[in-house]
Amino acid sequence: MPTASSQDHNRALLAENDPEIHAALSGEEARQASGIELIPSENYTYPEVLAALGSVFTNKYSEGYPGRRYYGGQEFTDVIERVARSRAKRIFRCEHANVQPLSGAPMNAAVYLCMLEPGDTVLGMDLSHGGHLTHGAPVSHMGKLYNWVRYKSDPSNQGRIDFDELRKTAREHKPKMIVCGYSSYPRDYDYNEFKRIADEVGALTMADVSHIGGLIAGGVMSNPCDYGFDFVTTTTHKSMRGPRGGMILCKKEFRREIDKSVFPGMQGGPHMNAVAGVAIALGKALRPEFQTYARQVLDNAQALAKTLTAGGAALVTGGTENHMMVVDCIAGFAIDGRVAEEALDRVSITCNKQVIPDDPNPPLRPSGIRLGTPAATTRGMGLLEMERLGGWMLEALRHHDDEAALARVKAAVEDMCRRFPVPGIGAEQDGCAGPPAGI
Ligand code: DSN
Repeated sequence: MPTASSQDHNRALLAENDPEIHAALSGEEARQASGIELIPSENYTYPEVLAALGSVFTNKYSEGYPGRRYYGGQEFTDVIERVARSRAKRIFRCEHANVQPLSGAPMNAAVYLCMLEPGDTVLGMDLSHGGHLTHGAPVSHMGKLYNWVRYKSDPSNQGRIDFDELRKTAREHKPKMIVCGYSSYPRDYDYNEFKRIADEVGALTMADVSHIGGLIAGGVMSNPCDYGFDFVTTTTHKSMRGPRGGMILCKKEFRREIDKSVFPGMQGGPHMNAVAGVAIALGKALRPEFQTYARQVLDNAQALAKTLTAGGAALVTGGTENHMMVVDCIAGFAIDGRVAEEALDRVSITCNKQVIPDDPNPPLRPSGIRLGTPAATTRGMGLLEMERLGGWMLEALRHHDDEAALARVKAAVEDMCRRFPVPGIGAEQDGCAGPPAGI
């Protein structure tokens, strides 16, 4: 039987038997603890999820679904998968949940591959306007397999979707599916309007809410399942705080096709250690503390956006309605996104360079950076810390080639970070207990 100290023991074994990998792991822990993570798709998962990920569930093959597996020894894997599915259905108010996708790209591909024929037309959001690679970017396999047409955000209306244009495009191209969802779009979506347009042209609807799955679960952003979307996909490791993984939520009429598309269509054995972690994270998302967390993520984003804007930063949509913002660094600081990302890295603030709508610059040297607040909020940072972080970011971006200024900012950032330990590395607890009784 594993003992209370088995994780320490495992770690000691790693240090002894593979010091190179152990040193890299220790280095990553130190990096995460000493600086702050502002990449909007990242988070610090729960210690309980780390325990599940490093558990003996990783040893098990479980092709199939609970009660219908192709290998023996499934009495405990069936428990965790059933629990994960039932918690997902309860949280998102959907009829069916598949919790096996290994991550976001195979999750979305599993929907497309069972619902579309090669060459079918799909309407998705333009990548530079905030859509994701898996929403038809030409460099992706899915981008080549289907005929993608695109909609964009409207810069003259603070980046909101131009639904008149979208309707026109939908009527002209008659897509078989309309995909909404984003990875760098700082606004909420009008799911009602998407659904109305899809119904008008007879298209299926899919919302990829990977970035905001946790914010929907926490009740602070709208839920496309409530608007009759056919498919809702979400990764589990972003605002949800779970392990890396994905979920497909759908109407029951699509249940068999989706399950068959994930396995055996797309994947072999699910990663049951990750499925256990998904169940744990969903259990926590059912608690009232998670709603408080989700609210704070949004409030922190508002505070950070306000501080940056007041200091002269140009936010591409002029503000944010979710957890993230995109800063046009050329407009505000006369530097490109790569220089900005590097300057912030040097003060222990991690963000990512980001294309802005119709960016004239290439993706490895784009015009902007993307910032988000889920991870900082997980560490317990609030409005005051967002204002301080915003101030330090402005200083680092303005003085990106001044070593002394960067050293001063780095010391201040790291000093603040020491007071907000990372769950699983230094925090005793992180304010979120297990699922409510009876769940
Ligand atoms: N890489 C993720 C993001 O940063 O949005 C999505 O795949």
